[in-house]
Amino acid sequence: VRCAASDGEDGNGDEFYMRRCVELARKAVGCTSPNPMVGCVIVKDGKIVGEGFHPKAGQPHAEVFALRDAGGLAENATAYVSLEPCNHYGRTPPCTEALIKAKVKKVVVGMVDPNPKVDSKGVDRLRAAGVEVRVGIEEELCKKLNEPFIHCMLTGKPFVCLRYSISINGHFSSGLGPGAAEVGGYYSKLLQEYDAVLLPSTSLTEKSLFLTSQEPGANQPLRIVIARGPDIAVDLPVLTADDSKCKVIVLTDGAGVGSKSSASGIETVVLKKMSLDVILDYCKSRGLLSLLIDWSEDLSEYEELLREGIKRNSLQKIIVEVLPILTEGDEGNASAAGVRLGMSNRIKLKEVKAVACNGSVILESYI
Ligand code: AOF
Ligand code: ZN
Repeated sequence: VRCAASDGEDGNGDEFYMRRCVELARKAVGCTSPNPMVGCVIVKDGKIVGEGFHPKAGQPHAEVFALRDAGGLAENATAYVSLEPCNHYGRTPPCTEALIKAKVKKVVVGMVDPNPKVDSKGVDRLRAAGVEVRVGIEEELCKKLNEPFIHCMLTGKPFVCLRYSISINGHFSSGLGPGAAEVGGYYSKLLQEYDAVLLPSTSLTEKSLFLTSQEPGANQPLRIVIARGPDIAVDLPVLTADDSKCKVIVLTDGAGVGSKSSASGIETVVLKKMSLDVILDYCKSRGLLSLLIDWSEDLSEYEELLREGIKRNSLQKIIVEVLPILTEGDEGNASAAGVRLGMSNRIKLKEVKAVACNGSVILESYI
């Protein structure tokens, strides 16, 4: 027995096992794109007899690993899955058939799969085969788990989060500095959640440290450097110096791409235009579901991307870190209030959450 429902009651037990599915799914955080994170447990007589999660696109789904783990004990058992079992042939065969073949009696599903290829067809198939199905257990938790996947399935665009740090009097904090060191653990966790992080080509060495997730075995997001002109070649080696595990790609609109940038061994992609939608199309073409825009004053010449993001509903989340520092408003400390977002009305943010971290306050919100 690996673990059992703490209360032993049927109704609450379902929630307990679903939370375990989510916990298992998160073992592959940052590693499954373009697929979702999914966890599965097989329960028989109040005991977990099999567990599994989806490790990576192209590899078997969570249900397959859990069924393998349970072996013959899956017969007449209940399978809990954080996402509806698929009923289609993708890179792997349908999980519905695997569950039916293993003769599970009941399937408890966290949420319906928004993938139009699935979209309740998995549930229908199981019911048609005489399997009892319960849908929508710990649904909010299951949805939070796969925010980027769901967003991408529904809109066709990757999930975008804008983050930046400001001093208490509203200046962007350049190069992150000591304030960010104190909240390093927060960014370390945040980074591993994202498939890519967008940066200016002028990122500083000290800053690179905070762009590498320090979590053991963590996914390191692809570093997308945006650049116009010859400055690319100058700073890029600095960006890669700290951690060779991080892949770097330069996206440029072509203006002034020098031969030096290709000599640095870093892939350069020339976009037809420097726009957020074009960057997101590029991300999608690489199977990336999420992008973290690491905003700083170094990106001030790209403010247009933010205006486009607001106008085209391409920004989903904003994370602002307010540092306990006072800064002087000279040229080196641009004011966050100076950024023109091009809105006709103010936007009220949703689901706002404040996290206190070593004297800094981190505000997480949705647009
Ligand atoms: C599940 N269990 O663990 C996952 C599912 O190309 P494939 O075969 O990997 O299929 C990918 C799609 O399957 C993906 O878009 C999503 O709809 C679903 N993912 N389904 O039953 C899993 N990862
Ligand atoms: Zn599947």
